[in-house]
Amino acid sequence: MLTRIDHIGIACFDLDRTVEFYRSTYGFEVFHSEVNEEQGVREAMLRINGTDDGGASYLQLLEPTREDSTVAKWLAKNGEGVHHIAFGTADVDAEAADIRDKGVRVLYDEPRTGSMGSRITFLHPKDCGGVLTELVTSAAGGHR
Ligand code: V0V
Ligand code: CO
Repeated sequence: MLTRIDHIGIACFDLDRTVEFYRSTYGFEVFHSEVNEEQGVREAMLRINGTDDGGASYLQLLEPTREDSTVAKWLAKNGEGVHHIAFGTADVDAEAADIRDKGVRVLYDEPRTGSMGSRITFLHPKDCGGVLTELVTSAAGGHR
């Protein structure tokens, strides 16, 4: 079961400037930040609200760390904006398998490491009405 909007991923050229926009305009503060070398991103998570499943919803601000990262490629083509949405689940492996059985391409054979020690996978945007869609299971028992 998918039980929350875990985050909305927003691609930007300058993470510090974008963090400052969200802070000064809306009052959202950085909850967590990290570099994910495998994904080629530097990211800031802004916690927006808790969710019914005991987790939370975030904005994920993403700046590419290298020219060949997926986010760099996307920014070069589209400019800044909403890059992906992510649904939270207690069991990303089971959800990915179920969704794959429905004919949607799941991009990874095994979930990879995401923000805050989560396990993540992605669904191909061309099979999801043009929306790059991520599935997330949080670290430590399913919630963060
Ligand atoms: C590409 N396309 C998109 C898209 N990226 N459509 C909607 N939203 C996006 N974000 C479209 C693109 O316009 C093309 O359509 C087509 O897909 C093929 O794109 P491409 O530019 O040729 O790029 P590819 O095929 O090399 O790569 C696309 C995929 C790639 C989706 C396969 O971006 C990928 O593997 N993404 C998953 C990983 C990721 O995005 N990581 C960064 C976030 P036309 O022009 O042919 O019609 S990391 C993260 O979220 C973390 C760490 C976390 O949450 O914890
Ligand atoms: Co994400």
